Amino acid sequence: MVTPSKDISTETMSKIAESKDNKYELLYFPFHGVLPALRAMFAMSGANYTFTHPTDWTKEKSATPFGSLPVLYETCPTSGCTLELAELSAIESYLGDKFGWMGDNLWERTQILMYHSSTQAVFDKLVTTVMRAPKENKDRMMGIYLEKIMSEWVETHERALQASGCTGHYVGDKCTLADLKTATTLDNLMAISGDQFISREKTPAIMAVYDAVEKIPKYAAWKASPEWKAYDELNKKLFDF
Ligand SMILES: N[C@@H](CCC(=O)N[C@@H](CS)C(=O)NCC(=O)O)C(=O)O
Repeated sequence: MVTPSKDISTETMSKIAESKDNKYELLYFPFHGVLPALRAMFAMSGANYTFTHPTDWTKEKSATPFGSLPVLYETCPTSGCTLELAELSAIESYLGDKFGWMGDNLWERTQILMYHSSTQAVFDKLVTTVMRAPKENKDRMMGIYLEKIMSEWVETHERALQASGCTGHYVGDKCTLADLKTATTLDNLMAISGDQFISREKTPAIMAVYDAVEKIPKYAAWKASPEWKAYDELNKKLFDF
């Protein structure tokens, strides 16, 4: 684990955050988990980054800000100072700003965060209601999740995307963090629900977002890489999707 720099002013930190040739280390477990969108952002960014994994999480946990992963470490090569940032959504919007995934103006940025938040929430609820349920309750909780929670996400997102013209984008005319979050989360949602709720016939506008992201050459290359496949394999082994 990298040791973050201490006792530097927020002004200095902000200057570090804005400097160009920073080196990033993203610490998370060696499966996709909640990271498909975030790792994809790095893979498409051209930034100097490494994906690292805890070697002994029980010992490393207490050294992270909230006892959970992901944590991003960002080091400025000139000063040697390292910034530390935890919480997935904070990291995604921070890097979204840096790497150009947050639209063209304040309102677009805010709309992107709105859709992103809704999609993050539907995944978080899968974790809290189904994956963390006692074994004997899992099937029942999965039924409730699919019928009540996921189906509402599907219905409301399809409606919003239809209303804006089924363009393959939530906001504006280019791919944003909202699109990337939905596309990566759909891999999980489709794996657990088959075509019961989400399909080209039932949800064409949601699938248009999925297809637009899948067509990005750097995204396709990342999904075809041995690194992505290794994360996928462990994810399937541990969580079945
Ligand atoms: N609120 C955190 C939650 C992250 C989270 O739940 N991380 C899990 C892995 S997906 C974790 O670190 N689990 C290990 C632990 O809690 O000890 C975020 O959004 O980043």
